[in-house]
Amino acid sequence: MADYQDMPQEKSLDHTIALLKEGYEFIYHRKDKYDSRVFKTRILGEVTNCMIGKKEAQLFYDNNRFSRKDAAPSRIQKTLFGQNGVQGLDGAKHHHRKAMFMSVMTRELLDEVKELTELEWDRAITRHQEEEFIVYEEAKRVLTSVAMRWVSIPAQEAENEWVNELSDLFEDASAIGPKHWKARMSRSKAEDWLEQLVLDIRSGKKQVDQNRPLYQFSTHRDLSGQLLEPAIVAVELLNLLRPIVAISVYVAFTVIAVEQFPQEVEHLRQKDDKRLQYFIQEVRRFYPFFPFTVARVKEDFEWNGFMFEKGTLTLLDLYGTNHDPDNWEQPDHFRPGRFEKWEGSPFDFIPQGGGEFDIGHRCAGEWMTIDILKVTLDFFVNRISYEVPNQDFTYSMNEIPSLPESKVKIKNIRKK
Ligand code: HEM
Ligand code: MYR
Repeated sequence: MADYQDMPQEKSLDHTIALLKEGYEFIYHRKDKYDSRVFKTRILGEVTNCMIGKKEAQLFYDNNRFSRKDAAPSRIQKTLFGQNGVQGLDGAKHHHRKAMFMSVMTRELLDEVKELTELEWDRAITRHQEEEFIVYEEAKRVLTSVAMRWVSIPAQEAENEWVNELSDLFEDASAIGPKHWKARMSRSKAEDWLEQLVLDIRSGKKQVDQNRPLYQFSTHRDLSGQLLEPAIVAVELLNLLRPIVAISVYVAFTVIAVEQFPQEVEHLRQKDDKRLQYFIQEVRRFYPFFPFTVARVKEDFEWNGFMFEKGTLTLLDLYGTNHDPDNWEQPDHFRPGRFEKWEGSPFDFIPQGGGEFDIGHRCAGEWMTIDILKVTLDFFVNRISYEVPNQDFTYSMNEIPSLPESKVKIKNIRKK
């Protein structure tokens, strides 16, 4: 007789409403309620395992135990991720596709993204000298320009429209009703646009920098030596463009942190890269953004006395793991200095997923996110001055993604 126990299981039929109500804290709350880091619930009518914590993250990223095929809900694929992209691949196909992403994350190309970020913020401030703007909205414009130029989308393509379309994909990712449909329409439009560009590049009608992602992805060959379908290239290009714009959410939280934790900002004035890094790491740990990620159990297995059944949808709590008191002292305090001692485990600090980049599903753009945010933080602290009018900085714990209510207004902006 197998020596295992049943996972704690939520009573009642379905917990989708509770998930929507409790948002980022849904799994965290139940870890305490059941005194267990693994439990079963039922989401959208489907039995779902939930996990939170460092050891649990290590298990979740074991490729022999979990698979990504058909894991993300189809409504999220139709908005946020796109269909047939890297997020849903397993094994050799995943490694090969992921290598395409990681091949554009070289130090040289990341340095270019940093230069572009600085240049675009400088242009934005020149446009708004002594005026005011909403940081979140301006960041979306800045980062759309950065993304388009870095990926090498030809300049004449209408950039203003791209800001809105790319934003719809993540702002309305988990929405229902009209916003969901708007996000789907924006995805179709953006994919059509990109597919045409891929065809033009392949036929030689358009020429772009061969080192940049647009060319690299358009000419990438799969494991059988075939070019990818243009529709898939479009999905993967959107897997670069969309999240670069989504960094605006972290930009808004970074500027709030600068305002709310002035004692921490003093350390940033010496242009010490490490201090900028600690501050940005703490922003990514502290504020809510990507709530959890999903996979399915590959084959039946037993772990710590619990049975995991083949095919079961499984959520790993990213936000909760970053706030786990077993790993983070006073997790609800904003303390960048904690990263001085952090040992760099791939499983306890997972705002953009955990595990490995190349053979796991950890976010391909994590280094880029940190680089863009460091440049932006330095810019706001050391390169410009501004005033912060009274406003509502609160943010919801159940709107996904969460954003500060005011989206962060600043005024009287000047270059120093
Ligand atoms: C995957 C978060 C920025 C490209 C992921 C995952 C998360 C995440 C949680 C899934 C991890 C998993 O399922 O195990 C974020 C957040 C970002 C961000 C919060 C901040 C805006 C970026 C950027 C890029 C990017 C800037 C590229 C330029 C990707 C790709 C994947 C991914 C391609 C799929 C990786 C795979 O399936 O192997 N991201 N990301 N992300 N991210 Fe990001
Ligand atoms: C990106 O665009 O990839 C980066 C950040 C987007 C955050 C959007 C949050 C919505 C997540 C919904 C739940 C996903 C479950 C797989």
